[in-house]
Amino acid sequence: MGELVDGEWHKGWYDTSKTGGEFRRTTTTWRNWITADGSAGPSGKGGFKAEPGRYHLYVAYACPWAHRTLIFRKLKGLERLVSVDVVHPDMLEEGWTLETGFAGSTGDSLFGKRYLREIYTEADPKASGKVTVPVLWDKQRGTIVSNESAEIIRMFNSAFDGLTGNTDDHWPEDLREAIEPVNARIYDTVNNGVYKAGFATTQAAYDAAVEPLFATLDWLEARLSENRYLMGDRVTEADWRLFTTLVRFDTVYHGHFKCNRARLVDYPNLWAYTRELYQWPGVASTVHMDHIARHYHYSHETVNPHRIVPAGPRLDFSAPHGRHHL
Ligand SMILES: N[C@@H](CCC(=O)N[C@@H](CS)C(=O)NCC(=O)O)C(=O)O
Repeated sequence: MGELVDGEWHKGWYDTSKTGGEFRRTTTTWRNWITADGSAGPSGKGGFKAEPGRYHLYVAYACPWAHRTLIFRKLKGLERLVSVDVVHPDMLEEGWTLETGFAGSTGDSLFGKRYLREIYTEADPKASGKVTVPVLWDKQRGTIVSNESAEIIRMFNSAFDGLTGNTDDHWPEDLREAIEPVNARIYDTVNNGVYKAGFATTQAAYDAAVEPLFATLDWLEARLSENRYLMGDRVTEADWRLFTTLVRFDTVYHGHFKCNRARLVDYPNLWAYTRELYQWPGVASTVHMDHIARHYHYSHETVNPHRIVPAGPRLDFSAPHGRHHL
């Protein structure tokens, strides 16, 4: 754990002393967009045209934000167009590493670097800020396109359609306005809510995260008792963004992050919905529970000082989901 300051690595855990024990997620800095014709996207600069073989993802299988991008790579048939490297699950004082030695960790196939931060300094020798996954890398220009998962999934949703012929749309025009507030609530109270609970260093900060987290899960349970997917009968990015937190919930957030008012499996609709999304063609292969369990329990020394990785729970994501009737 640490961050880059003018290209130099500074070690240190999150400082919650100035925020009353609250964990505040910093905003991301690389915000360009791949587009079909290379024109600029909603943020950043242009010049990142969708081309086969040009782009590369650095991901952690453990990370729910990186997981979104892997899911979209699958759903949109981008495996042959966008290559991937997977970091080691242990994120210690050097930050994410590209070391091998854990099944599934690939090393760095582009540069042979040892640390993910060297990918950031390869793009900008004076880079400052957190070194996070996912990173979308442009092999042609030798720079980072984006390290913002919410935007990477929108690029993947459409930028390569002309090359792949896959026009499945997870961010349909007619639902965009309705998706936004759903995403916002889920991001704040669930995706990031579990982190706010888990990294809180005061009771007040923990309470302030746990209450809205479970209020939102109750709201989602009711919504999913009447709708097959969050936005009705079509699966959208809102579902995939929620899925990556739900699939980790009982293994890491319930125990390690103390989000333990209830388990995912205690919510019949949310649990069946999670199983349906898990069973979606291609998706199960993006879920690596060994990386998930190892990363959280082993890396967060302040939360789990002895780094013991618990044995369970046993979860059967392949059990029939029975949601066809909705
Ligand atoms: N806004 C980013 C957040 C990504 C993020 O926070 N990733 C975590 C892993 S789950 C990370 O790399 N953390 C490293 C750090 O905070 O130093 C996104 O959604 O892409």
